[in-house]
Amino acid sequence: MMADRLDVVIVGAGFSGMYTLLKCREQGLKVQVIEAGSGVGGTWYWNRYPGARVDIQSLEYSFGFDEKLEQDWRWTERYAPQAELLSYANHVADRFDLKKDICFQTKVTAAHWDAAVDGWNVTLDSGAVIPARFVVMATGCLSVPTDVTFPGIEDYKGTIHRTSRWPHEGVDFSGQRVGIIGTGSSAIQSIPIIAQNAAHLTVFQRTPNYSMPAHNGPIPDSDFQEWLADPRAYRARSRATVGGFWNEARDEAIAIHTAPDEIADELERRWGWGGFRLLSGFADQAIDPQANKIVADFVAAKIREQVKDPKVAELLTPKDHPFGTKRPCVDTGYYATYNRDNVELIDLRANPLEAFTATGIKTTQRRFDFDAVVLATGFDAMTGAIERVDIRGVGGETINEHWAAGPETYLGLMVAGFPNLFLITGPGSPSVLTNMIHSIEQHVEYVASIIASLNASQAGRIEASIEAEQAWTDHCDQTAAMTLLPQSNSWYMGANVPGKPRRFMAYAGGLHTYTDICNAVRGKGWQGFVIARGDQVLSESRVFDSLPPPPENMAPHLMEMAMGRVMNWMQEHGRA
Ligand code: FAD
Ligand code: N01
Repeated sequence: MMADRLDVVIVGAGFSGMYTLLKCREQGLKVQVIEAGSGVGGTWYWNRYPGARVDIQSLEYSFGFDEKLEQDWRWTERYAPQAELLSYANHVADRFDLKKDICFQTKVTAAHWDAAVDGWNVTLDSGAVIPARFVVMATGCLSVPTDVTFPGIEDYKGTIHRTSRWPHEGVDFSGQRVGIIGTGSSAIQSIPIIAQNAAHLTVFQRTPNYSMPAHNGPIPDSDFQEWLADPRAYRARSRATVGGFWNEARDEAIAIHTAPDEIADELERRWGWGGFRLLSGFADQAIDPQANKIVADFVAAKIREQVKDPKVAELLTPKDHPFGTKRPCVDTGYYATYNRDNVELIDLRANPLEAFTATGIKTTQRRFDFDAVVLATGFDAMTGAIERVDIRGVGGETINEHWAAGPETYLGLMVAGFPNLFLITGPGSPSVLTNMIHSIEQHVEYVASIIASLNASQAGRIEASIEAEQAWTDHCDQTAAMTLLPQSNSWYMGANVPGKPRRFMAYAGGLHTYTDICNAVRGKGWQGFVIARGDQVLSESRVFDSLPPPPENMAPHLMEMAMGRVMNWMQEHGRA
């Protein structure tokens, strides 16, 4: 069944999809959103596990595009809980009357390029096909759980819950023996709450993570007053940072040149403030392993302070990756939870999980009986939701074929050979290294400006050139190589999905730099893009050279270290 032709099909009704819908409507475009869930909110619709909340302060993790919206909404806590975030998503949808253009409980299964009409045929799981000029994949970076499974899991008679697919009615664990697999952010947020609810909780840990306290509570008065005085300036300050949130980065402070008591004071101050401020105390901690170890040792000492049993503290201390190279967690009472009598930590490295049984889990050394097991085992990040749609571009090439060696994009927004297909926070975008709302706003506004510009010139399509895609992908790889980021087996690297190619998938140059690059690309008449209508090429600028200038303030020894790594990368990849 073929529907009427639309201007835009948007896949996903999280914050990305909702804002894209609004921006498309502003241009009078015929647009439809397709959403697998039965409501808006994306991440905050699906992840309803106990303790789920943001790790970026809500004053910053919220839309800034509409001052009235901003003024009318009041967050109750520094780090809003999932239910409040979902209410916020619904508030935005209702305020702008978005739901009437969203088709819920429907999946996009395929999108095939039709060169004859410069457009896409989008197939839904109902079998319907929607022709549309543009497709926007607002499908989320962390929306598809990994396919992880365990031998014998089908024989288990208890209940199994995934944190990312939590029942809407909630789960009452009272009186139950519960096991949880995983110690990433989802587990670290839910473990303290499940431990309070369940009779007994067993945590199966394969790799310990660094976690910092949220110190959640009312929004600090100083922040709130600053926000009230000038919300625009408050936002602008966040957007002009690497991460899209204010974290007091000290770009010139060098840990290895700082006296130990000064380092301790600075880290203590940041730990006391809570959240991600520990990531930016010193300019060298993300580049120099020696500096990184200083911060890692500080966190290790904090773990020992909080966990009474030294053996458990030791097990909870990360040893296999530099601090900050996996997304650190932000918790409320995580480490102290291990002081409870009803909580046990099992080290899966020493005691590997063999199988599920009818009554629980069997490791190489023990059998455990559980009424319920929680899988907090993570996501097929960045590419998972895109690759699960059968996307075929020019000549029938699939996106999975195009990304066989790892995802390659131009600016994280478009893929060569896939005209008029936009990714929001796709691989190659700063996305998951930032306050996602600010990345989303930047991407959506940029994509809207591309569409407006095409329409103004009556162009039929825009496509990233293969040269620009290669140059951007190299720039992303090299930017990551300057840092310690590629040195861990993180989901940023695709390392959590067996067989997934290893590539650092986000742009590590910072949201501020990325925004400048995008603006330069537009200023040069859409550099790196080919714009056409039918057989006629209207403008063609295949080369991308809007690279950022070298960092101005970087200490010489750090620059040398970073450039040495880039040279190694270039040699390994035949770019020298
Ligand atoms: P999503 O919210 O993931 O929405 C994508 C939507 O697309 C989903 O609703 C999904 O159902 C739909 N979809 C996907 N594929 C299809 C398909 N084929 N057909 C139809 N529909 C489809 N970021 C931060 O910056 N700060 C935080 O504190 C933070 N906390 C997080 C906590 C959790 C538990 C998780 C999982 C992520 C968190 N993130 C955080 C990242 C978060 O994903 C983003 O902040 C943001 O919500 C992403 O919005 P989105 O609209 O791009 O994607
Ligand atoms: O997933 P994860 P997540 N056997 O991949 C373990 C965002 N987020 O859902 O490290 C045993 O981090 C795995 O072990 P290992 C945030 O960006 C934010 O927790 O692979 N264990 C790991 O411990 C975050 O980074 C918040 O050895 C297995 C865990 O499962 C991202 O989402 C809250 C296993 C998965 O951790 C993902 O977080 C939640 C196996 N077979 C999420 N397979 C905030 O705080 C996997 N594991 C805002």
